[in-house]
Amino acid sequence: MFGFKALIFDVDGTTADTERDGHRPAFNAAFAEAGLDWQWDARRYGELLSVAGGKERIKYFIDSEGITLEPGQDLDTFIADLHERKTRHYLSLLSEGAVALRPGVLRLWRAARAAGIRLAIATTTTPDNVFALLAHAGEPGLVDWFEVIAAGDVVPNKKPAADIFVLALAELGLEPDDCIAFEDSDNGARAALDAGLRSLVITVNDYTAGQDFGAAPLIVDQLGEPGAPSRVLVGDLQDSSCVDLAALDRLHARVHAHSQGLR
Ligand code: XBP
Ligand code: MG
Repeated sequence: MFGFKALIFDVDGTTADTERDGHRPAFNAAFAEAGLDWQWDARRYGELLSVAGGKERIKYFIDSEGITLEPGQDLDTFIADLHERKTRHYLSLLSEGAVALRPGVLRLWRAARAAGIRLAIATTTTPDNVFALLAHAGEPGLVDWFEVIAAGDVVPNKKPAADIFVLALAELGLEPDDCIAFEDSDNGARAALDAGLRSLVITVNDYTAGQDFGAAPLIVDQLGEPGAPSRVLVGDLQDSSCVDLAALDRLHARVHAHSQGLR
């Protein structure tokens, strides 16, 4: 029996390394299709990732570059059109298997499912992108493992606002201390922590290594697989070589004990 009832996963950067080789080429394909000479290279995209949300990222780029539209062109419509094009290209990349789940993600999901631990997603990307990523992960029916998929524009404020995690908790009917959250970025860590999710695991990636993850008690390079252990950057896994349910239970007990002032 574990001290927690659910695992809540971020998607981009946590569940899969989707940004550099997935979302970024999809944005560039959308720009080319729209006849724009915009091209986001890996470095520039890393800077733009400070803004969560594809539509919000395009708006930030337009503002930061001082780009002006054609007279009479409505900005929101222009951005929405670009984002629809981008999502179409991204879904096509996913269907070609361009993005795989990160190490240890499916292992942990299988273990949680076998132990009766509930699964949820809290992400800034669109629901369609989540469904497609899960549909092409090589595990039939994977999308049905998730009781809650809180994604994209269903909340008014995207990460680092806590909204999407608050929504996921409400739809689960659980308190933050009943859950463990998984994130990859500073924006995501802030969103989870502000939602009260003190049991927070960060799996860094090339874009987020070195960011400020606040009070996240466990930071690793990946969730790990037997034979491919996690490298621990903050916190410890004690006698687990990768992030498994036993390690998560110890983490949760430690965090929860502190919050109750117990030693
Ligand atoms: C990361 C994001 C998303 C993606 C792009 O989401 O900020 O906006 O970069 O996806 P997560 P969209 O919360 O899963 O890390 O273009 O669909 O927004
Ligand atoms: Mg993320």
